[in-house]
Amino acid sequence: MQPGRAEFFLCEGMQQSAIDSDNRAVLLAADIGDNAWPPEESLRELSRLAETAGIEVVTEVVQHLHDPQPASYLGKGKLRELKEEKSTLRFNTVIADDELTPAQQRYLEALLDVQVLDRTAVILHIFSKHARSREGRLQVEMAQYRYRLPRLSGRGVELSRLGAGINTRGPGETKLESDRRRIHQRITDLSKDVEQVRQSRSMHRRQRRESGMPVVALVGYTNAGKSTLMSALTGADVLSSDQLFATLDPTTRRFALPNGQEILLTDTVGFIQKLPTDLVAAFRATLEEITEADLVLHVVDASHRQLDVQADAVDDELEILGARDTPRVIVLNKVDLVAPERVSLIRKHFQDPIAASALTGVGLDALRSRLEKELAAHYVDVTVLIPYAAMEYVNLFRTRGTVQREDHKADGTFISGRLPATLLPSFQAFLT
Ligand SMILES: Nc1nc2c(ncn2[C@@H]2O[C@H](COP(=O)(O)OP(=O)(O)OP(=O)(O)O)[C@@H](O)[C@H]2O)c(=O)[nH]1
Ligand SMILES: [Mg+2]
Repeated sequence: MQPGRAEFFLCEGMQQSAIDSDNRAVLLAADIGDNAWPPEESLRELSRLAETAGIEVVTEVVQHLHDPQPASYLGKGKLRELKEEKSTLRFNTVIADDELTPAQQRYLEALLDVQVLDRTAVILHIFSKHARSREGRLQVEMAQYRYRLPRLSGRGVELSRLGAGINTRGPGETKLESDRRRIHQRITDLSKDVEQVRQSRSMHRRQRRESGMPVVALVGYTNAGKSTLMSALTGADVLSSDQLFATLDPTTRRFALPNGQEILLTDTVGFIQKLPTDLVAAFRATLEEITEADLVLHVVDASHRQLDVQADAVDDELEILGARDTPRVIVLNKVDLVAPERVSLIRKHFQDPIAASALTGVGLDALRSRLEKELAAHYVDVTVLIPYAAMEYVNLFRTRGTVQREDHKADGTFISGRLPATLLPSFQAFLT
């Protein structure tokens, strides 16, 4: 067995990764005839993911299939051919472009006797490398365990003998069972920690909100230029880099628009095609920065050939996160790399986008004016009396609006303050 394949499951407090060093990998992809996202584009991205994870890509194997094979991912004949090339290609890893089922993973391991990874495992590895904050680390660790739990292999299963070895295993428990039990326990512990982080984050957001400043969240496909735009707008020195998932931990900076209005801008983790659902679930605390923003600034890399597919992937994630109705401004970034005719063409595919370059500063004035306009239209002054039976609206007001005065009267809570215009219909019945 390759080193590091099963052993890593049991390390405590793991920020260690599932990926061995000195990897030479073959990428595997099933071409199921998706024209919008063809396998060569997907593999180009997987290759960049591998590179970011520190894995050398030796070659790619693409097979035309109706669907990935349930037992083996690619066809067995194709895989046997690959096995024959093992000594010439000298690869010690394969990476499937789709999330493998535990059965597919075991099949590939048994046949090829190499480390078997998939897109998700590589993304998780990058996340674990790039997480800096305690929050980020906790969330990554949780996502990794959730990913690994169903994949604990039955290989190496041995019955524990009573009293043998270090006593972590219960009597009669197999190694696999004890591994599972420990991972379950760890997930439970982590969930508590993550929930604590989420609550403190939510408290900070409330404090920010009480400052009355609108919050704008930068969202976009990974590498679209969110962090570069953050630096350009706020003057802050935010880490940006030509890597996938350079940013994991949210950063918030305050800056003033030309009309003097101060806003808070939040930069956070980017999205990617086939983003693992466990990761999205585990990153809820971080991603709530997006769902609770007053405005979403969707940064699109206009120089990317698959920009439309990337933008759709981001829209899908925003929908999953419940931010579909949050007002949105599209920034077509990196226009310095795109011919003007093409920029005009691309513009037509988006609703009223701002063409800009975070790097050269082109279009940033237009972006600032747009932000002013959007945010002005966004808030309205209201006075409401919310009956005690509808307390949840008081909470909604507090989290999404700005409370200027709050009094507890005989017939309910009286609030005067500002609310996003989009929320006005919900408060219609309470307006005084
Ligand atoms: N030419 C050009 N390059 C840009 C522009 N904006 C960003 N970049 C480059 O694109 C790369 C990615 O930029 P980031 O700001 O790190 O992108 P991001 O969206 O924050 O990416 P992640 O945090 O990894 O999700 C960097 O190499 C930037 O220098 C731009 O307007 N023009
Ligand atoms: Mg970034």
